[in-house]
Amino acid sequence: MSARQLILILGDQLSLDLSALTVADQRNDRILMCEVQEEATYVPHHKKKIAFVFSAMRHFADRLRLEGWAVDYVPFDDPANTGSFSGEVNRAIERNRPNKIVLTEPGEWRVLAQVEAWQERFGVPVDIRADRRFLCSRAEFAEWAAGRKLLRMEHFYREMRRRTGLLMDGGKPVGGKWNFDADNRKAAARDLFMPGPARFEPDTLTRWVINLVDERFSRHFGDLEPFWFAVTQEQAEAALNHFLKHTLPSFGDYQDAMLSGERFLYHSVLSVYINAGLLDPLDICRRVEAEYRGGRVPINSAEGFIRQIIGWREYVRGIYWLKMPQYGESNFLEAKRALPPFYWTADTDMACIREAVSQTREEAYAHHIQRLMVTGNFAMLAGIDPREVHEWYLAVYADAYEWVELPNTMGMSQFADGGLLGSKPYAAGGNYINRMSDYCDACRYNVSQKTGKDACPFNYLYWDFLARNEPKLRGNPRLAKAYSTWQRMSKDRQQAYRESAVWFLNALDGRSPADK
Ligand code: FAD
Ligand code: DLZ
Ligand code: SF4
Repeated sequence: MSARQLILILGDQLSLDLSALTVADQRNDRILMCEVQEEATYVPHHKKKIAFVFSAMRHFADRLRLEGWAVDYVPFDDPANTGSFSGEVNRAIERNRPNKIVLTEPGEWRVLAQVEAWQERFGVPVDIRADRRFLCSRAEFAEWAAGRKLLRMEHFYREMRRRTGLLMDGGKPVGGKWNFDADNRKAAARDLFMPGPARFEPDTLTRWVINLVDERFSRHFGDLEPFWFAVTQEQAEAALNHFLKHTLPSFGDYQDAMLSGERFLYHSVLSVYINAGLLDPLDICRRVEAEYRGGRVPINSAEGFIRQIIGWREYVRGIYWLKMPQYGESNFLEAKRALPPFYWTADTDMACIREAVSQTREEAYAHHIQRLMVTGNFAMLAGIDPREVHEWYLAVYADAYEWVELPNTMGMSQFADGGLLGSKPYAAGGNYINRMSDYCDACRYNVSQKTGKDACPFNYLYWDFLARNEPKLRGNPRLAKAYSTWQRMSKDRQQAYRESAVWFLNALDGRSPADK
């Protein structure tokens, strides 16, 4: 049979209403999906992430077949698999002789660059369609950004609220305020009941994929078991319902909290499904709003959650496409240190990092404050090369695709873009971590000690970071208070901070025995 159009669906495009599918014809066209080495290894993805993507892709292919589509599925272990999108599209062209290749725009600049070369390379027209699963198109974001001096998320978010009508009463925000973040800073306590995310037993197909990943990616970071992610739309829907009913009411209050042993607190753990296409972001927001309107969840939870999706999620994607490819090379603070081995091994005396990395190894998940204020904060204070930090985040989290991970890492977390995305670096000493968590109770370092070998490294690294980067950061009005405290300190005190930092960072570089 000669297919007319070849519809390529990528591993994070598992949505039945994908724009590439809406122009396809079941009678003639053929869908191509392929598991390729290049995508699984361009950074060493967590084993659980690869298993999730492959299993969700295979389940989606089955669903498409059930809906009547002809699907050409290339499994990872097909002996003829060339290992790249370009190689597989080339082979599929030979098999199917299409008159056109259609796909929804890829989420990563790297992949788009490949796709844009196909028309000339293969002599077949390539139709790249906008990804309508996002609420703000790339062109709309560029229009919003044009002529603005500051691209602040909060301004973008208000525009998105007006545009979607979410949590609006007429032209006004419900509850009289756009943002209820001030109510979202409670520290969690052990006696709270935290329901955790919905868990799903792997079926035969998922088990098969787990074995494949175990065999072929044995050297990659991360545990495969326990594997409990949803891998179909129906399961992701069940995970969403579980969140709406059990977790959303307290989402707001404890959004910034951390607690040892509690990996999920009141977070939704839905990003992995939203980013792969198993859940629709606007639909989720409407249902969250309905929970609020129905009196079942407070405004700070509903608004906080909706802001993350129509605000942050859309905003970082807009920034990514506006600023790539240069954005990926950002290094405003000229940080050059290599990523310490404990980001892979969790072998460190810093209890907060040990906890974040070991749960990342097991779950391919850490919540926002762990990513931002523990591993991210440490990397920035220690002057780790942002490119290495970026590759680590992209590899270790099941929800990580470059369009969302890169701006969060380079921009929000490492300040590598010099303040395009955030108005100041998210730098904090041990006090912040101690206030928002119980990690310090089990730490060999002393959070109240400021300098010396037993002091919490975040304490002296914080001051050393400010001192080191003074020429670049001093003019930032949001750091004025911190710099004025630094200036008022005695020279001896300043020197003590800097000496502790030098001692610690030398050890980190393997130049003296201290931390691993
Ligand atoms: P919840 O806390 O339940 O939040 C609800 C939803 O809001 C999330 O599912 C997500 O879709 C969205 N969201 C929340 N914050 C953000 C944000 N800052 N940017 C975009 N969407 C957001 N998120 C990813 O989806 N993929 C990544 O690769 C990723 N990398 C990150 C790297 C760093 C250094 C930092 C600081 C943040 C990163 N984030 C990333 C954002 C955020 O940490 C995750 O979206 C969140 O932890 C996912 O868990 P959750 O679903 O339980 O989120
Ligand atoms: C993340 C990922 C992995 C691990 N493997 C595949 C794959 O084998 N085939 C595929 O189509 N997609 C995969 N993905 C998701 C892609 O990396 C993602 O679609 C691109 O990076 C664009 O966002
Ligand atoms: Fe982390 Fe410092 Fe607390 Fe230890 S004392 S857990 S290093 S913040």
